Amino acid sequence: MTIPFPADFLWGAATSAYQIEGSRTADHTGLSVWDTFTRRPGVIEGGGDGSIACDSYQRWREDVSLLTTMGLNAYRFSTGWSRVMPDGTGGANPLALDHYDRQVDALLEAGITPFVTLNHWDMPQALMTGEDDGGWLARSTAEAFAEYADAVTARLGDRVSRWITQCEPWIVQLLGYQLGLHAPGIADVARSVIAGHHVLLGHGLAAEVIAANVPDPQVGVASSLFPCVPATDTEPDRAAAHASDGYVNRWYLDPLAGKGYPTDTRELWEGVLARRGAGFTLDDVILDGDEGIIGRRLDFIGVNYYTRRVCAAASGGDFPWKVVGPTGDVARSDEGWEIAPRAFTDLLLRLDRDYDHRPLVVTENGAVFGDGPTHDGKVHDNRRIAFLRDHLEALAEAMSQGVTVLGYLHWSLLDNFEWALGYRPRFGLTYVDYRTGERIPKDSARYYGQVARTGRIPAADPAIPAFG
Ligand code: IFM
Repeated sequence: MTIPFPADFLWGAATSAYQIEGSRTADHTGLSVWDTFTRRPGVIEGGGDGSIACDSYQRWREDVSLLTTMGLNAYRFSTGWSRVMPDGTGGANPLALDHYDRQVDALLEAGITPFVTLNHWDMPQALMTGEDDGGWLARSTAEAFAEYADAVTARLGDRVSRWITQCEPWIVQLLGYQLGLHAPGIADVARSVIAGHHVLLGHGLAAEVIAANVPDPQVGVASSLFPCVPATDTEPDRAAAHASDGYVNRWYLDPLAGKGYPTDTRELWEGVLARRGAGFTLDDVILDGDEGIIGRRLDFIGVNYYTRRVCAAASGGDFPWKVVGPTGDVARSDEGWEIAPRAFTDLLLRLDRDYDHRPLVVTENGAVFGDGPTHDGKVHDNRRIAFLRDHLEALAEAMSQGVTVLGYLHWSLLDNFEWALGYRPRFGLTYVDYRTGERIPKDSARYYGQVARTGRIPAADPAIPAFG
């Protein structure tokens, strides 16, 4: 295949503050909802938390070296929200800003373009009201988020032009407020829709202050996007997949792209609220003018792609679908997620078509493969190499069909704290020995570095089978 990666293509890797930094109390860092949530018994597999993680708050220079050794020219990291705003509102913490200031300078000096994420889930605990209120359920949190965005971009905006306001609004709503599996641990399907709306509103308000602080800003949201495909080619399953697509993808993308909330999913949510006797409707939550604020600015669509959802019609629950598959002998990561690179091409083509050819940035793509060091001290993670090759070819295919993609940021630079799943799943290009903090670049890091340096995907190695 002819590889169309342009010379200025951004080849990078991504991380987030709570997942790698540790040092949770250094430099007057405030308590975050994840510091609190991880103390609840049984919520984290293996019982871990982010108190040490990869120790990157101390060892961040080593992380920059990993990027330069690979030859990457982009890095997505997040500023710790509760570090910068320990009390939620009312004044930023200069020591935390100094820290990120140094990091940005070092990246720029190394020729690495920073993508800074503002909310990668470590909200200040001070924005919660008790255990199960406040946070994104409170409209005022969208304003507090804009205040934080103002502090960070006023400090770094002279050198950083690419900003990601929110990471995965759907996942925040789903895991944080609907199922209670992530901080702040609220399980309330009706009120979760309020949280999701405020996350989007926070994007809109933050985008406005970013534009005021940053010359030539590029603002996006890193959206978790799951292509929803019907289990069978029947009308009920096709309708189920379309409804699920509304719930997962369009409910967030449409308003961010200035199209307002999609009518079918709005009706779906109104039905949920009525059945649950929520005592409020969406008109009480989505106020006049909100959709205008949310849709005001989206310079690129951030695509977090991991897998697809195979959906079949269902009845009797809140939502008219169930995720059924895929079934059978498909390639899967060590987390059991289907490896589906062709669905990645389809997703990119569809985003280009449905959202006015807006530029895309792959803000996350990766998989769990549990390989560790072998007798030679190296990590021979051939399956990650195959995963990378197949997804980069899928990306190249979409680009060769005319889709504008500005960059690819692999999740993740390092093995790290995978939220409720603790430290078991390893997503990194770099192996981390959590006892010592030692970093060991995996074979996939060398492979990816070769792609980044040459702009070419090496020919398939017959020893590494394709995922399809
Ligand atoms: O680790 C997470 C990340 O924080 C957000 N996107 C998905 C990744 C893998 O689950």
